[in-house]
Amino acid sequence: MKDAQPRTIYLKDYQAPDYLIDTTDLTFDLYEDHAMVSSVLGMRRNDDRDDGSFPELVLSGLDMELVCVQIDGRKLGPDEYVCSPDSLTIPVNSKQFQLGIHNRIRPQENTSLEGLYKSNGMFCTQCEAEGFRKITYYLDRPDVMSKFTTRIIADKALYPVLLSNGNDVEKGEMDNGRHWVKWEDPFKKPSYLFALVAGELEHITDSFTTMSGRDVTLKIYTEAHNIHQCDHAMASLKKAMKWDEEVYGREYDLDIFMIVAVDHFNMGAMENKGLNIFNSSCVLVSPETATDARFQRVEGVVAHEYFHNWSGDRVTCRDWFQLSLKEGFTVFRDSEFSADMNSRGVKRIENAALVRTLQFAEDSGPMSHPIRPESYMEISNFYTLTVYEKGAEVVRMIHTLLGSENFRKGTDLYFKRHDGHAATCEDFIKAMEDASGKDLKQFRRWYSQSGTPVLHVSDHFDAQKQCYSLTIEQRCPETPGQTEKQPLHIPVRMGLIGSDGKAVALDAQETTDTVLDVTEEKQTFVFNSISEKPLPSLLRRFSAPVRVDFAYSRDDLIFLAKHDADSFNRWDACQRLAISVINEQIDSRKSGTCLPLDKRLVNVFGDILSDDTLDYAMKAKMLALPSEEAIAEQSEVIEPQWIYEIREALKQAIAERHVEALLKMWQQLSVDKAYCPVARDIGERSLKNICLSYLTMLDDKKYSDLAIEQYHQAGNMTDRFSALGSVVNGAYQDQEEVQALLDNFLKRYRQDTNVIDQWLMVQATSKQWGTLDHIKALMKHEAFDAGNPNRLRSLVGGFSHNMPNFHIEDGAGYEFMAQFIIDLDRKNPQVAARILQPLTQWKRYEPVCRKAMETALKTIQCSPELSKDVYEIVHKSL
Ligand code: B3K
Ligand code: ZN
Repeated sequence: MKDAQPRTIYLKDYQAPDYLIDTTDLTFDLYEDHAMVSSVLGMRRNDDRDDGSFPELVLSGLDMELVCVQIDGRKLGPDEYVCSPDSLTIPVNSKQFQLGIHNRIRPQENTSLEGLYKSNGMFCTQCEAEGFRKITYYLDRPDVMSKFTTRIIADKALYPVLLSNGNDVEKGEMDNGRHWVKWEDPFKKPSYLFALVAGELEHITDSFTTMSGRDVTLKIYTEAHNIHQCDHAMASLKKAMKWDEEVYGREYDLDIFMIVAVDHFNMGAMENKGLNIFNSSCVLVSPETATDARFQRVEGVVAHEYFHNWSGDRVTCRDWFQLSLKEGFTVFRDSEFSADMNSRGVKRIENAALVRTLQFAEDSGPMSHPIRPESYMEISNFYTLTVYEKGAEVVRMIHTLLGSENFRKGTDLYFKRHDGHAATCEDFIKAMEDASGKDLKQFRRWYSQSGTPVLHVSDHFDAQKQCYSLTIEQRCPETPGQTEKQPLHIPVRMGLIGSDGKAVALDAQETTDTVLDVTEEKQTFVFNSISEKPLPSLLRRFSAPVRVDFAYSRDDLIFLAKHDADSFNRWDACQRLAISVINEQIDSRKSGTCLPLDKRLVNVFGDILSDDTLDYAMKAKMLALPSEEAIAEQSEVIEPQWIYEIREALKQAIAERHVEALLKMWQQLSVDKAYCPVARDIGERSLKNICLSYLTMLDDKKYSDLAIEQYHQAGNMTDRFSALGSVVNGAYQDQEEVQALLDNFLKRYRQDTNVIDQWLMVQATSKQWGTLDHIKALMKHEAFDAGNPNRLRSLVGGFSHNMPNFHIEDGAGYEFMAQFIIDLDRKNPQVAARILQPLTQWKRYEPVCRKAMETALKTIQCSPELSKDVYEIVHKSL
């Protein structure tokens, strides 16, 4: 272990800080092989903790060299403080004092991409959650908020642009070719929101007039060769600023807002006050180089980080256990924004699919935790789907229970009460309760209880009394550390459908869609004046992050897929139907009987193709079979090879049965038109391309040629990349031809690393091309860069989702992964801990995989010098 025995930190041990830092004045002197950091901190004893004593001041600091410490201008001798590998302890004897620290760091050698580091020759920072302690000694915790000024000094030719938070207030030149800029941030902030950038950057600029009439300058910075790819991010930013004013009444507060795109970044982006730093993959797009999915991701991430200015920066978190306070809320805000900008129904399906596959898997695995965790070893491991996505679903449920008007009153009150402070999840719920008058006492359990509740629903119809009832029983499986579960408050949106396909009135007011307040372990809801037995449509719009178990027959599901007024449930009915047929096929093939494929499922796809009530995007969604991961998530025991084979066979059967309709649809939609990333066109392209992907499931050169033709003719990346995927994954394989196409793609886009990621990904996830040997060869390719997390995520992360190849029976995929993680952990623990995740699900797999996955985890566990990040995950998994 690198960090001797990682300590577990508990929420129950939280204590307010003994000291506060009113002002933080930083000076950075940047050189080619090191950087000098000086800080002058205006320190004060925290009144709330003051018992007349002066506890020692303990500052956090990692991987740095202390040069000197001063108190009120006096330099301390080496026996007047204690410096350890992760802290600096100083005795204190006054209520208020000025602390000076001078230290040296080596950003050039920082491969963890946390703290201050270099990416393609530019200096940049990433401080959340605990990266600031790699820059200088500090009270690196979110409840210490300070006013920052930052002076950056660097070589003018190499680093003409010097940026930090707030406004630039002064600048100057020195006679040795160096220059400096001083930045001042008028808003108090915790250290995790600090940012610095120095480099040779170009920018585009625009402006936004806020609702109170203030002009804000907007700038997006990138390396010169990417400057033409920033316009969509800028347009997205302006939309987000307007939306936040209209929907939440939130106005931007500084005179300038900056985004910088960097290539080496551990995640998507970071909401540093006034200076957001982004992974270049979440900023740079153009029709020629980015798919629709990337255009939408840029819009979503730009909005997410911008929204943090209020939900995160102005009101921040008291401690890291409260992470979902800012992340769950902000994900809810960005999803609603995306729903307003694009297709609401489709966005809801995408959110729900993510929660139901990956978050549900996380919540039933060894890392299961409540959205407000109770303990952690390494906080970076808790930037999870649970904290983000389930956290957002919890906020959405509050929205559903309160209604949008009361919800808005609640957010207004929350922002007003806690502006400029570090708050807790409890503060958020309390504001919601106080503003709406609604009791959320039981609802609070969503914050402390982990695991995915299951709703077992049964119905009863009394023809004589014309009475229909639904009985709902909620059960939550045990999760690590939580054996006792209490009933949750679950909003279940529902409706009833008559045999004519029309909505049935639920009450005298003719309501056809309502929200049931499920609060007890077992509860019955009664509907009167119902003349015939209806079919229930449950959990409409995925109104809660739960599983629903109702004994729908396949005919019921086909009926719902056709008639449900709720588009989410129409889609869900198709998914359930497909999963039920796939599971039946797996069982029958395993037992040696060869049950014929249920034709009803294959026919449904024909109905969807010809259904004129569906728009393009919905049609494309409904035509897509459940992903292998979605099928796995629903399996008691995961059988990777069977899941893959049966799913492919089903896709092929659908293609064979509907080849003419698919071809006709593809032809109809293959029209030349200028690229525009708007909902209707995106839907049109996704429908066209899903038709193509079905057609290429047929082992016939004709369809492969169609895809190759689309590849060459395409006027945008969405069509070109989809065509490439269809050829690479198609049933008809001419190896030379496929290789030629992959080479063509590489040659065209060699200069654009974000496209290279697509090239790596399409191979890593392909059943034919993503074999272990091929992955290993790609790792030696000159286009691959092992120091860049995006390349690693595309190739190795992509491979770990390649069901038949990663889970190959001899365990070679897992062995490779174990060695890869051990090597990467020495350089970048955060990314290593991320890529390791699929192995943590080992207990759910069939015996052969299970054993080999366990062995791989044990290999990692036995490696000396593991980081806290990887140690925690491996330790909890085994
Ligand atoms: N707040 C950052 C995430 C930081 C992750 C640190 N390991 C991005 C976001 O959620 O907006
Ligand atoms: Zn966030």
